[in-house]
Amino acid sequence: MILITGAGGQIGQVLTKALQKRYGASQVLPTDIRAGSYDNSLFEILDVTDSARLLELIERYKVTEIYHLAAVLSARGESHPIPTWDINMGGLLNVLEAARTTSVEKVFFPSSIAVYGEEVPLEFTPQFGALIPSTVYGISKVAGESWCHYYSLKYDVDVRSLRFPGIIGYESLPGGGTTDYAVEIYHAAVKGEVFRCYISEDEKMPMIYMKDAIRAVIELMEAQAEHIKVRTSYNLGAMSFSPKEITRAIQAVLPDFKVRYEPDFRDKIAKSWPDQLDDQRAREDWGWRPEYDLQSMTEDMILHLGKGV
Ligand code: AKB
Repeated sequence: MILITGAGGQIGQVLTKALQKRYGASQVLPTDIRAGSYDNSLFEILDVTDSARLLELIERYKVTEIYHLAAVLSARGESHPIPTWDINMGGLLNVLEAARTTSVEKVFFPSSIAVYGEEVPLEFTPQFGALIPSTVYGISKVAGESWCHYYSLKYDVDVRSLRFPGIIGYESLPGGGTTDYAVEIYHAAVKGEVFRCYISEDEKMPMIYMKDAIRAVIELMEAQAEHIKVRTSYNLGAMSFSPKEITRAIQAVLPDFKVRYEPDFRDKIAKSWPDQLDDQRAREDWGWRPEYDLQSMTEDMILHLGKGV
């Protein structure tokens, strides 16, 4: 049985469906701190900081894999630094301890481009560079990666991780992140609204289409263990663009679309993050290849959000 934490979140909603389709709905247990709509599927409430409840679910459902997605993201985390640390770190340590002591054989941990900051090139950020993050979320991901590495080294826990760029998809909405604008902009465009963009027009960030992101998780988790040579977290690359460039891509389909720039504190976070990632190690070790670029993603997003291309 696969247990997913944070199944109601942006990645969780889509990954839950993908795993149900691949392994069967009876083999996937979505959990979240709040009830959502999980039509005809199993579901349990789980606060990831409650280790007793996590252990109870692992035992009751004979869980063998955990996809630990629950976390507070970069922008929201800045208003609640200590609770963000407690949730992000406490949740991961409960999952890793469970993997050390129970039937759980494999763990997925999403890390992020937020691990990077000062003292690293931001143009084509290397896999192994300085990790000096500018947010509490980033600090929790750096520490989380180190804990994953430690549990793998010391206790042989099979934990695998990806450093996600911003993720863009039509099935779910993000919440509390710095890269959220790149999803919200499509929703505004198809509704015919002017988009107020909180990131400055030339600020590039690495991004990935949800379909590629979900495929990356599944390919990483299904790869032979001996191919997973990075046990902190793999840089995952796909595309890189600024608000001006995504606006142009949308205008190629919806020419009347307009954006107003109103940068706020999230622009500063974005400026501390890479523009693009060097993901050579993921390509070499387990064969990572992205399929979508800005244009193909834009056409697919607009098609699915209801305007047609
Ligand atoms: C965020 O913006 O906080 C996340 C991330 C890049 O990890 N989407």
